[in-house]
Amino acid sequence: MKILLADDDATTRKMLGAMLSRWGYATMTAASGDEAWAILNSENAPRLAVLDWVMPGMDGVEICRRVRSELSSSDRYLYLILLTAKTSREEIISGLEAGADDYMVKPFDPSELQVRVGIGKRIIQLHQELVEAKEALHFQATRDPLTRVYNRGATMERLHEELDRSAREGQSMGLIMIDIDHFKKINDTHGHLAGDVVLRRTAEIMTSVVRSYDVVGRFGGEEFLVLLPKVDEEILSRIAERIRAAVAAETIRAEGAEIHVTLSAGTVVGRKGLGVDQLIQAADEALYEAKRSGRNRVCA
Ligand code: GH3
Ligand code: MG
Ligand code: MG
Ligand code: MG
Repeated sequence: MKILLADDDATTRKMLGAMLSRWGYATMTAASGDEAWAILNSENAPRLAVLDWVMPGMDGVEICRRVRSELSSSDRYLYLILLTAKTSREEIISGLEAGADDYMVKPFDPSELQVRVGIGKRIIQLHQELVEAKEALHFQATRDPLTRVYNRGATMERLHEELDRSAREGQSMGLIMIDIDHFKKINDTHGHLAGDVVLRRTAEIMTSVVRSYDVVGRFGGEEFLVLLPKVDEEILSRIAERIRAAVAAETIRAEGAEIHVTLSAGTVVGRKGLGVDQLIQAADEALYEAKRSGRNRVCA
């Protein structure tokens, strides 16, 4: 773990730095408040800082205040320890009120600093675990467990968002509705487990063909939706065709069999005044047309 040491006194910086590295921490040092603030704002900034109060420019208490008001984000907690020669009751209270997690007075006892830094480390780790648990929960709530693409609820939510955004920004967005051809036959011939593998692999291929900010979602059984922000008719049909061709070209191995699948796709471009339901209906009609005219094709 990395610790920021901010103190305008070179001797203090040196002594503290030596101690912290002896205790197994990597350190970054700052000789002024402004320098410390710049470090805390940088990418991969330390999560724990030991701050002197009186420094030229921004002081340690001001850093605490600004960290809490400007740098607080729910996925990164900064643990701040004020280490200062100011020892009055009022000063301790105002330092902690400004946003410091802990307060130590100089001259300090090294063993006490060591345990207090350890407390900070523990709290940062607890926060990190919370962030990871929250991310995992969010992933579970928005993904389809079989294919790991977005589930229906999350896909519809994203569709609403993207449609709003495209209307607001005066840009077009594309929607592709995809249905695997004769999928029932794959289940009947090779079994349900093989069908699951086909679904997983098809979703994987779709995801690999589109851009990172496009959204692939499972709409139902063997039906998928792909949302593509900022595309027009021409690009949309080209991408849909690329998905179709990529899936058709693949040999999927499952349950000892080599399986070939094709898919049919319907495309529609979101236009001003078109709602989500109308967009889905239009894509569904285009998909139906693709099925009706022979499958393994894209219709607009
Ligand atoms: P079409 O070309 O007209 O789309 O024919 P199809 O056989 O693909 O269409 P149909 O809707 O008749 O069949 C879809 C099948 O998908 C039926 C259902 O059992 C199967 N299915 C739905 N969800 C899953 C799943 O999670 N796993 C597997 N293995 N099969 C599924
Ligand atoms: Mg000082
Ligand atoms: Mg279907
Ligand atoms: Mg089907």
